[in-house]
Amino acid sequence: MGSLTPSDPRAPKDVLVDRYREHGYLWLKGLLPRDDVLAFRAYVFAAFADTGLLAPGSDPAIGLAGGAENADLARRRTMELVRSAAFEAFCLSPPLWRLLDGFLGGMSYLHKRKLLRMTKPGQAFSTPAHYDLVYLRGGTDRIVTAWIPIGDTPAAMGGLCYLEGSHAEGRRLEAAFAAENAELSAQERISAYNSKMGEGGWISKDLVAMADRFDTRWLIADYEAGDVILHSPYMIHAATANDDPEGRIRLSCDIRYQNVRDEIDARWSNHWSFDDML
Ligand SMILES: O=C(O)CCC(=O)C(=O)O
Repeated sequence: MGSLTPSDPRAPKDVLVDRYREHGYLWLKGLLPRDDVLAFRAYVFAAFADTGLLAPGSDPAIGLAGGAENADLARRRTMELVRSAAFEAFCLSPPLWRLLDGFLGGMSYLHKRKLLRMTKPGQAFSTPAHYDLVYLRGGTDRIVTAWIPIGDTPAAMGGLCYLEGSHAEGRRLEAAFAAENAELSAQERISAYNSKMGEGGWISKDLVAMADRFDTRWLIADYEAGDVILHSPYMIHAATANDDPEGRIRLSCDIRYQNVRDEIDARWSNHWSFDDML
């Protein structure tokens, strides 16, 4: 394992673009106002007040996991939040869209399908290794994902980790899939769940074996509220388990931008639903 390299969001645009092209990611330290991010964390967890997600009587701003969650109600609250004006406004924070306008070389477009994720301490599932284009094959590959930790997220809380240098491997894998998928119908060809793909589009759940297979390392970081990571749609990444000794829930969102002039994957033009098969 190794550490991600941080970037200063105030660095000249060309420096940031070159670094993104070389490394497949940009860890932008403090791009968003820290207080806004912490206020949004409190807003999100306050919406779960009736679900048992949080420890009884605890401050929603902390996001302390409780033991008696009503999972159906919590899922409903998540679906409400991803449709809320507050989430939309958070994803359209001026420092973010301004940076992306420059970065994408024109007006940036935010895909409507925006994911808000929580990982509770001790939760068995964490996101397996994958690259994002598998889910976004119906448009341009000039997509940029922004992964935003909503609250301080030290590595022990299970933030995103990246397979070093893997955006080149992602391109090779995608070219191989394109060749294998060539005889499928247009609709099947772009699906992450077609007969030629691994389960759910994941590359692997065994992160150690992957680093060995590609002879590289996983890069991790202690993220802070205000940080934003941009990653290439070919960059292989995953999330680790949340082992926070303080019992806090990891909260983050992952959202996608592109230049509005590039082809848009129409399947992402609806709000996220748990069963949308994307
Ligand atoms: O936050 C996660 O667990 C996964 C996020 C992700 O896969 C992404 O940002 O593309």
